[in-house]
Amino acid sequence: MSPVSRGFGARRRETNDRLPPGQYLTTDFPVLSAGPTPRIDTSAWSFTVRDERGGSRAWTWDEFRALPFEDIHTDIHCVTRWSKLDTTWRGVSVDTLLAGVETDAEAAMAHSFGGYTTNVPMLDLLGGRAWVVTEFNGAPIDPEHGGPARLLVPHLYFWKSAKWIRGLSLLRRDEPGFWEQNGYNMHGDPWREERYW
Ligand SMILES: Nc1nc2c(c(=O)[nH]1)N[C@H]1C(S)=C(S)[C@@H](COP(=O)(O)O)O[C@H]1N2
Ligand SMILES: [Mo]
Repeated sequence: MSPVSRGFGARRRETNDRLPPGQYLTTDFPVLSAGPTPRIDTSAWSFTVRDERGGSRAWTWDEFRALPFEDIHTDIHCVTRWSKLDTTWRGVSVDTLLAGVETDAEAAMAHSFGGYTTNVPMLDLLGGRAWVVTEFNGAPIDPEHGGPARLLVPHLYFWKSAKWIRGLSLLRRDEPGFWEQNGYNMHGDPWREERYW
């Protein structure tokens, strides 16, 4: 076998290894929204973390922009079976947003402008696995894709990545969000096909 075809085979295998069961690859970026796209001016934007005892902290857009930003290069997987490889984002880790918050929470509810909610276990939000992102592929995130800011939890199905996020509420006990009340899984790991209840 020539080095060229060996290289091609290696790339193919690598791509297949990155595709969770039951998913297909797409190169475009589908828009999936349960309602109309809210238009949020950054002057009216704020982000609030509420702990399970009712304490809270909030950032304006300018305060948020001053937090440490990270570049994220990752694959994303939608429960409707499309996966998109090698997306790049820029945002603030949830670890940074929760630094110094004393909590025994089991999960958090992400709240969006427009009313969408989704619950994510704390273990999936911390440890460098979740971000509040404001840029996609080097530009501000389009409103259709959740701009000015969305949650990004790329190791879970993409419905957990709440668009137009406005805050996280820490929950002593996990509770279902919008899609979870409608039959979607409380966790949503694509590698275990945790699609529905
Ligand atoms: N606020 C909000 N966030 C949301 C949704 C939504 O309807 N509203 N849909 C979810 C679903 S089901 C998916 S697959 C992704 C789609 O993100 P995209 O439109 O950027 O592809 O957003 C998730 N976040
Ligand atoms: Mo989805």
